[in-house]
Amino acid sequence: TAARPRVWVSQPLFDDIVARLETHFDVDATREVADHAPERIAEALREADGALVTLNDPVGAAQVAAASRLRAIANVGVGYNNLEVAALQAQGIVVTNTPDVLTETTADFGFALMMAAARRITEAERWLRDGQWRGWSFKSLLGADIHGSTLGILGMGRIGQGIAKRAAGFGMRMLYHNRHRLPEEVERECRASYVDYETLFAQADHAVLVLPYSAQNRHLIDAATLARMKPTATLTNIARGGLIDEAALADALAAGRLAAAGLDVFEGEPNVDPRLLALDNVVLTPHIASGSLATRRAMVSLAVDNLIAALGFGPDAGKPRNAIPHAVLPR
Ligand code: 8YV
Repeated sequence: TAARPRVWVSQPLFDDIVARLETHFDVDATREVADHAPERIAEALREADGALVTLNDPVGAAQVAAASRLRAIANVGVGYNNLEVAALQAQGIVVTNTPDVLTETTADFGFALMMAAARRITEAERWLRDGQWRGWSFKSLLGADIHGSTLGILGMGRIGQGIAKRAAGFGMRMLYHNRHRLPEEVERECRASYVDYETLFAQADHAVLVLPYSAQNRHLIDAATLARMKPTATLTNIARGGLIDEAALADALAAGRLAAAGLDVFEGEPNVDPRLLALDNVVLTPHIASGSLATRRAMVSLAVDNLIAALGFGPDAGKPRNAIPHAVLPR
């Protein structure tokens, strides 16, 4: 009998869901959370037909050079800047991601992070736990309002639209900027108006980043962008840390040129710039925006379905639901 295809699972995920791979494949599942070295990834992929990977796992030309059997890489996550998609596709490897299933959970978290930054929730809790609440003061820990304020959404894809829908319920005015202007009916549904990049940052009371990351938009949010923002404004990032020049952000926050920031992602994560760690007016979370139990399970389940289909098995054999279109440049 022919050997069964082999798949590598790069991180501990949910065993009961990953077990579905065993119907079709021999599974090499990683048991401990790991930041795999690039050479370790290459080694794991060398004998594999497919792989399930996460944002921790960079896979590019160097990792697949010796992987002659590799036909599919299923990324557990909607963002796939950890993958050199064009290089993988050039080698005939199908690449998939997990959109849709995390949209609402991630939009919930973006909203929560923005509100936490605006209303200084974590700062206030630290202050209370520190024993600094010795008497009530009318003027301590005053924040910025959400209701009635202007929200600026950079990146108006599924998650950005989810945030806009939530913002409508809070009585915000919604502005967005995106590579492409959305069809009018979508703009109407989200009650969001298209503006250019400069206007977005100049007018937003609260700016939220929800756009895909690539080398082209590294440090897009630089000192010049931050200088355009109102000193009373907040900036929230649930996309990728590399979008922001963190040194410039720390400068702006420290100097009071920006009121607060909410950051779920960092350029060097899991390492966070010590200057950000030292500031009180920034809410820091460890890349958990998609992290409800139900959604993380749904992401793994979808990635497993994609991998099974991409390797030619199951009901969608040969037609994985979330194949990344061929030869699109990294976005
Ligand atoms: C994931 C994310 O936790 O989907 C994304 O782009 O950043 C997160 O939802 C991460 O990608 C897991 O690999």
